[in-house]
Amino acid sequence: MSSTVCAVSTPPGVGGIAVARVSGPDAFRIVNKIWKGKSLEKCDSHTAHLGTILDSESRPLDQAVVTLFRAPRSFTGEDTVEISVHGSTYVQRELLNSLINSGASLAQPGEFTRRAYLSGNLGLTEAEAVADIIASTSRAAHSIAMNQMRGSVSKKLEKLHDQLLELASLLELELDFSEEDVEFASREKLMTIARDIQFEVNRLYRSFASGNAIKNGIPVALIGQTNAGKSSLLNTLIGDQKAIVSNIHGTTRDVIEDTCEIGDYLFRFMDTAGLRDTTDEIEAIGISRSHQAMKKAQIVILLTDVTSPMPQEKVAEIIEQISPDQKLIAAVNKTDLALPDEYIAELRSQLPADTPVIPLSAATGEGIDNLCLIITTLVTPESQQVTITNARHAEALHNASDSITRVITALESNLSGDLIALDIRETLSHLSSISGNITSEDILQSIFSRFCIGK
Ligand SMILES: Nc1nc2c(ncn2[C@@H]2O[C@H](COP(=O)(O)OP(=O)(O)OP(=O)(O)O)[C@@H](O)[C@H]2O)c(=O)[nH]1
Ligand SMILES: [Mg+2]
Repeated sequence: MSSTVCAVSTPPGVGGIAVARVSGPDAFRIVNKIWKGKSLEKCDSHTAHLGTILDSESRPLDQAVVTLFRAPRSFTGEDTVEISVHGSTYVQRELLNSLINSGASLAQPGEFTRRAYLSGNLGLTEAEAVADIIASTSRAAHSIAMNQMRGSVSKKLEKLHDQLLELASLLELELDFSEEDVEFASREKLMTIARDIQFEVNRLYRSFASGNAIKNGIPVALIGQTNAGKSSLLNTLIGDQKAIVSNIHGTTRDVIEDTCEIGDYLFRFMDTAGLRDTTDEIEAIGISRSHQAMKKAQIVILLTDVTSPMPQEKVAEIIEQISPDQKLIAAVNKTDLALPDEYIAELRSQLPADTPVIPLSAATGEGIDNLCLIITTLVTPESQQVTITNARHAEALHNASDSITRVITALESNLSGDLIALDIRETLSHLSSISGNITSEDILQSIFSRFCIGK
């Protein structure tokens, strides 16, 4: 039988109210021991009660409200009591002491969600989405996590799972009748199903790159020559003086990162060392880091200075390094010092045709709203597709993609069903590891038992 655990669920520190959760078979009895008020053990589920919480020496600690949830109608599926006290750090600490003294143990990190998963109240991907919701810092990250908590990933996996079982059953039929010259399911049909599965598995796997970026901040690199105003732009965007700004060329050496929310998204801006030829060893290391940052970025902002235009060959060098899945924005800085129109026209002729060119001044803030608008329009995700944000899921999908590709190769080479079945089974097991719903051994057994080599 599982133990009864307790923890403060609100953030550490002082707050108006702090909430502690107690979950497990003895939750009601334990809280009742430190409770002065109506006997909680007789109260109905989903009711709230006002009373006094006692400390470990049975002295009144605080006036509190307890909310009761009886198993299985609670998040964890167990008897659960939520205790709302005043948010003093002393009260919180003493409340936990008192609960532990009465028989509860301290919950491990994530233990309430783990119990919800073990009780069957939440699937594994939904449980993981709870952590993502708690960690979400932008509307886009929150919306992906909410969809996952509501089962979007599980539903996709269930569909893939059913298709794989169908594939296995068709192969099984093929084996059964192989000696009777009856064509049950043509290999083309098997191939179509396998290709559908492969397409969806690969799409889900690819969604990880953008999903992960949305969750942790979409990487944007600020690239340009020394003194173009990259550090000034970073500071203006994040509203803080994080990077050192000076009129000395080569001020920034390391990549300086910070995040800021624009529209629905969280962006991770990377200020980089200005690009120039240098004999300074440290500066050269900094410049090679600028190139690395540019590689990591989903969006590259090429920042130029209207008062000191970038030589054409330098612009060309940067464009050459932009990969097809990266987005390029050109920004012309210091428009408070000179009119940019002439330079913009010249720069446009050096850039790929659809590159946005934005005049701005990092010093006065002019043009920054426009830059933000363009940045957000560049990241609007693929339409309502299910997105993966979890590295564990991505790895399993990668493995599943390998095994389903082997299934297709085997079908193409007209290999025997026995061999193909092994890879189908492996694909199933990789996908099941994501949802945690390992397919019942019985079902697998009944489907695959006939595939034993040598039949
Ligand atoms: N007038 C004006 N000056 C600016 C503007 N943006 C930056 N500066 C000035 O330009 C100089 C260089 O700015 P930084 O932001 O340090 O330039 P950087 O691109 O980070 O330079 P490195 O770190 O050397 O690569 C500083 O003196 C800034 O105050 C602007 O929009 N207008
Ligand atoms: Mg700088």
